[in-house]
Amino acid sequence: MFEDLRSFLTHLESQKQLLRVKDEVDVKYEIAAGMRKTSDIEGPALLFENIRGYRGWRVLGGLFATRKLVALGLGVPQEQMLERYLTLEDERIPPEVISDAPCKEIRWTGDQVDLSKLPIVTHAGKDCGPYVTIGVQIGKNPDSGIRNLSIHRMLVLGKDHLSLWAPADHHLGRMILMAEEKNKGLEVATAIGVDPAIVVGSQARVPFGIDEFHVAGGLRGAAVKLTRCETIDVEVPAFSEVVIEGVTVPGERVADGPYGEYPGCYSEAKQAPVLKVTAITMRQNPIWQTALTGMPVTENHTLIEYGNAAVVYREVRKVVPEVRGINMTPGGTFRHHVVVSIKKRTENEGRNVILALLSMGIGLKQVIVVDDDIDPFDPMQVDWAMATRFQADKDAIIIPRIACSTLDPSCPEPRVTAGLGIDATAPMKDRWRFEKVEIPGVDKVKYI
Ligand SMILES: Cc1cc2nc3c(=O)[nH]c(=O)nc-3n(C[C@H](O)[C@H](O)[C@H](O)COP(=O)(O)O)c2cc1C
Ligand SMILES: [Mn+2]
Repeated sequence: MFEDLRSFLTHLESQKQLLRVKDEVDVKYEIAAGMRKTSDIEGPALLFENIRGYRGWRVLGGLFATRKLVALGLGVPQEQMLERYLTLEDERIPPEVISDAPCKEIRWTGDQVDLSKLPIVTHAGKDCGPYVTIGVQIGKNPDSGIRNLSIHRMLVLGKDHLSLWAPADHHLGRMILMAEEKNKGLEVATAIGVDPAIVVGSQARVPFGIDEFHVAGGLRGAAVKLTRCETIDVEVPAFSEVVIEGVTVPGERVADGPYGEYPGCYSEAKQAPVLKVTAITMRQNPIWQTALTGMPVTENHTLIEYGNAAVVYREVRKVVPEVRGINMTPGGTFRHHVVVSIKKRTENEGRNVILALLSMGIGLKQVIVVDDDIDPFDPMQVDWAMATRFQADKDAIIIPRIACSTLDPSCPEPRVTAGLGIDATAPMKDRWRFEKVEIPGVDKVKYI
């Protein structure tokens, strides 16, 4: 689809989905304020062209601020996004390694490495410092050598050190621990400013051991072009705007936070691995990309929506084959809450759907199941189903102590939540009592 970020930006500009900001902005709060606004009004992506103190740099923010922007990045109509995600794992294309890579036009190694020369943005009011928020990390499994792609925020700790918030329940975090068991650091490259398929591919919920570059290749319909790093044995997208090469410091942890996180609240300082930066390379006239998180909806949410919806859809299909729709709700962070619409044919299928989804361990804590005459994306219809088809004493299920996200502040202890299931499907018996009242001929009324 798009060879690089720049060709995607050209396309966005032609669709009036990119705004060039000429006003001077500061990396502290001012860029993030623009991103917050464009996320709230479902506006365009923002290319800041005048960054205080960083002449020659441009900063891109809110590239995936809306679902529409994500769909444009994949070249798929929004209503076909779920379908597209369902085929991710089956349509993989391996990457190719090339030697003449634009991301090597400028190279800083040794003493030249200096993170303070990059326009790294401070986002939320109580964030503890500037963070790299949409770098795609590439690391290799120390045992198998298989690559993994993911996005983990990194806090600037000094000229050549970053934190790397990759917890053990993510593949990169696991690989860091595997390397530490051998008393080694893990070599990690971070690619900033890549084509949209690579970002989306990095967010695919695929099993450990699948190289997400193959998924990204499938998504863009052509091999991703890679090049070898300068100082570590890792390959990165050849057309990246900026690449940060580094190696984790075995056994070292640093306080990372507070940080305005995806539930819309601040996370407390957590112990994160440390990355020693060994090289920084970039294109001429580089574009620094940053992403917003915080109160939904931001690009941190839009980028996870369909990955989550796809795995949930598959799980529901195992229980009930007829599924009308899956709504990972925006207020529920596209992760904690889901509304599922099914065509039930035996009495308790809704309850089984609830149990199946709450046991997935992807962060779900509330599951509402409705019948297929209810649009799961219409909050009013869902509310109506609960008002007329649901009795709390027999149709609610509460499961204590299930695994969940680290970041939900209502949890009594980290990674422990209670799950709530609401079966708002109508009983099979006396079905007519639950039928919607409808007036014949509404579609024939022409005078209004
Ligand atoms: C903008 C953005 C920022 C993210 N930041 C983090 C982060 O700081 N830490 C984290 O563990 N996951 C973060 N994620 C989510 C992971 O990248 C995502 O779960 C990914 O699929 C993990 O890959 P894996 O399945 O290979 O472990 C972020 C996602 C996005 C879109
Ligand atoms: Mn992975």
